[in-house]
Amino acid sequence: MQIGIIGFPYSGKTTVFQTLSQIHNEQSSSGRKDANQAIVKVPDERLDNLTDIFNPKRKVNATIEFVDFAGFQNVESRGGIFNTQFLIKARTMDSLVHIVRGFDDPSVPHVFDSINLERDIQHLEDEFVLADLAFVETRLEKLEKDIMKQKSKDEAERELAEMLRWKETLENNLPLREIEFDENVRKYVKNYQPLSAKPLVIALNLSEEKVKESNQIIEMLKRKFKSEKIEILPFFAKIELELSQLDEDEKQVFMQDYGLEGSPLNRLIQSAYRLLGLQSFFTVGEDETRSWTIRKGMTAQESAGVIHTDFYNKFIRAEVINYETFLQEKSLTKCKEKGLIRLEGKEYIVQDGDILNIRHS
Ligand SMILES: Nc1nc2c(ncn2[C@@H]2O[C@H](COP(=O)(O)OP(=O)(O)O)[C@@H](O)[C@H]2O)c(=O)[nH]1
Ligand SMILES: [Mg+2]
Repeated sequence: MQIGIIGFPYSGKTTVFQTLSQIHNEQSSSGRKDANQAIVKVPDERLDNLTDIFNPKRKVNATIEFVDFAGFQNVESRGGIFNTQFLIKARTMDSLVHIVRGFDDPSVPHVFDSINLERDIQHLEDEFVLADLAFVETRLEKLEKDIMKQKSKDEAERELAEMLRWKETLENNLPLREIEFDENVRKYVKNYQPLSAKPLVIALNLSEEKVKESNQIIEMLKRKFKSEKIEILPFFAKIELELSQLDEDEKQVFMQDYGLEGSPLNRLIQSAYRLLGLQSFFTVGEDETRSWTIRKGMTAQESAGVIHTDFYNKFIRAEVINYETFLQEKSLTKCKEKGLIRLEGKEYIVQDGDILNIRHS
């Protein structure tokens, strides 16, 4: 699961990225893949509670990978902010986080010489729409040629119909994430990865003085960029970086001083997670408590396969209890006595927060 951190130069991408890699990898040297990639733990209070209850040797959080898009400023004469390599690389990401410059600081240059959140968000949307439109037009030319030459004509005609639908959407300045894709056409999204179809987290990198106003700012922008596949969050890169260098107690005091509730950084990770249609299940025991990432709708057998391919191949049944139900007793033995643990077959659709024990041959 890869999430790209994108945005204009000097918006705070690297600051956000550094914070992400720092606080989540302090104990693991392998967390950092290279300068631009960081494996980040998905925070989950439920896993923390399970760990307190089971007191295992280790706790292992599910992870996602963040990629800092550095050095993609456009030096071509194409007019956009982002160059072709940027667009190609962004296409390979599962989701994108757009860091928007919302802090005033005369010592930090700005591409537009002023702070304007709405303009910057719209600018990126427009570039994505234009890039997708350019792609669709090239594709349409190719398909029309194929149809003329009677080359795999039926499939070419089916795709042509879909590309024309994309074109119309994009020409109306709508990102592709706003249209529905049924089963027959989902493969085109999967193969071509249009940028404007990707779920987007918009993180407003605000100055620390804006903490109190941030809700109001967000509401205004949410009305303007209304979408099921966009989440808009406040973010305070500079505060976050400072926070990441403090211990837990100091952190609480510091956050209170700023009027921050919960960590914006954790919210950013959780939003990205949610937008991607991801959820967690848990495995528990004396050795470790662990959260695992799956897509919504995955079966018990598929989920077992996330743990180990052997568990997939040799799957017999899963013992299942949801976290919320488990909390009634806080002990697997007691849950078992009360008949709260179910036996499910391979077709069972795993729910967010399920605790699974896979029985395999
Ligand atoms: N005042 C202030 N400066 C910031 C903030 N976030 C980042 N910066 C500074 O802005 C500059 C550009 O940030 P950077 O993360 O390198 O931006 P990038 O080009 O998007 O990677 C750096 O000097 C940062 O220290 C912020 O919230 N407030
Ligand atoms: Mg940078």
